[in-house]
Amino acid sequence: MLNFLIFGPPGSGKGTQSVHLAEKFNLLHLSTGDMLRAEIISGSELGKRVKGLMEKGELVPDSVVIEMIAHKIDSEKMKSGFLYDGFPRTVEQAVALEEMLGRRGMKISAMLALDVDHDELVRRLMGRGAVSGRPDDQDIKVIENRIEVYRSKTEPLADHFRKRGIYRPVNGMGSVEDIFERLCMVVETN
Ligand code: B4P
Repeated sequence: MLNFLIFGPPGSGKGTQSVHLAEKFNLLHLSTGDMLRAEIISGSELGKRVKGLMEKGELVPDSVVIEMIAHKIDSEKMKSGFLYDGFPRTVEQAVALEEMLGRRGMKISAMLALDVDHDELVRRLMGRGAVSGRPDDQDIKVIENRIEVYRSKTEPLADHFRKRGIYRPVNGMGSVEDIFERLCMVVETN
């Protein structure tokens, strides 16, 4: 089973590229952001607990996302593997994922890390906010907070996976098609 992580700051194109990569390589796309937004829309207890945090651009507790991912890994048998989008986002989540996979005889294949300029991130997120209605994409202060949370809590993961020898940086600037081609080259040569 393949286990690819797609990594990068908010607005770097993780969600956008994941859809195409999952289709091309027959992977199950697991987006913790999408799963959490679905909980909010459904009005579940979990959704009520995480709504305020997400609207402020803060991370939800590690235990919540770790449990969501564990359920998904065990429910899927038909695909060639998994594409984790927006997970892990902290060192604790990364260690939990490695342990979860280890117990099932699997390991992380590679971390595909999208590199995008700060101003381009803000431009993309504000652009999506104007059409999607996502509250965390509509306020510049929330967007800047998400980028700051990423720099302090998530970016250190790059070093964690660099030490494992599976960190693969990819230029995330340019058209969706060009970036997709770069990602495919990395997946195919992995
Ligand atoms: P996510 O849903 O993961 O969203 P994101 O990081 O903000 O955006 P993403 O990276 O997927 O968007 P994309 O660039 O594709 O997280 C939302 C929130 O959920 C977090 O803030 C947190 O509160 C919570 N959460 C999620 N996972 C968690 C975890 N593991 N632990 C704790 N909390 C967690 O797209 C952005 C825009 O750019 C789109 O409009 C797109 O069309 C556009 N775009 C993409 N590529 C482009 C390109 N090449 N050129 C121009 N525009 C492009």
